[in-house]
Amino acid sequence: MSREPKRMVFDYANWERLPEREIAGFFAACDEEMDAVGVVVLAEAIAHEDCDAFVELINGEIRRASPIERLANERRIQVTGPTVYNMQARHPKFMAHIAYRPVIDYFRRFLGAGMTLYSCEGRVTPPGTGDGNWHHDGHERIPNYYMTMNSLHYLCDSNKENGATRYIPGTHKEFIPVADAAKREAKYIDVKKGDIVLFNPYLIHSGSANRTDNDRPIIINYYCRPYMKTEFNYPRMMSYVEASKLTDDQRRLLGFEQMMLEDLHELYRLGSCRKALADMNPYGF
Ligand SMILES: O=C(O)CCC(=O)C(=O)O
Repeated sequence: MSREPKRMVFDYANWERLPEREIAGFFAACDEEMDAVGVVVLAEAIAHEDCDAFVELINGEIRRASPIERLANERRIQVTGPTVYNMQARHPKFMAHIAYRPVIDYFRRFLGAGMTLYSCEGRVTPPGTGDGNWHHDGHERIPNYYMTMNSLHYLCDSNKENGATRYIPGTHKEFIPVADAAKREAKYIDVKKGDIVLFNPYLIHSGSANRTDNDRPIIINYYCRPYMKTEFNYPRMMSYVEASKLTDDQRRLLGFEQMMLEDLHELYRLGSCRKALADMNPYGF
């Protein structure tokens, strides 16, 4: 019988100052969770004031949605709620958050140092939204090999009443068809505002119905191996000036080091984003 996930309490705020062995010990405990349960719950890893600021930004984007986004969100409302793509391109706060160290340091252990961001989405599940569709993340299920890893960032308490993420225990190891898993009993992940849940990509899961009168907002930061196609072509969406402000981690996560160049000209024009060609940067960044 699968046990409940533990809430992993840690000094997330001081991550970059902690000794390596402390982080290694923490990761070993996370690995046990990932193996036994299929999820790792990072307890209150995001400060409450940051959660509130993220909610404000997501709601602002939903209010200002273009007609096509609005239409997509109306169709989506029964199963997920309005979703805003590319949050990292819309606000610096999200751009900083895609490189949140406790998450990327953990995921890089599975997906490699060149891991890239597949997508960064903001989502609000409003009152009345029904259960989500059962699925596992990633592409093929390959034993002992992950191609993608997902992290859900809860911006309010989330439980069975207001749309908790639910999952079918054991499916991260059994690899059964999704339709068969859906006939089994689900568990609901009870999380607090500021928790981040890291997923074994093969665990069959979904969102669930929001039966309360309040929205349930989350961020979904999804990462993949460096050789995979990402949801958007991030380097091409950015100007030189924007790109010049990225940290090394952000640049790598956005795929600057593995982007497919259009032609030889681009090797010199954009190649300057790669460390090996940095001295060819005509703009002097
Ligand atoms: O809204 C949720 O809790 C689930 C989201 C989800 O299933 C996903 O992003 O893969």
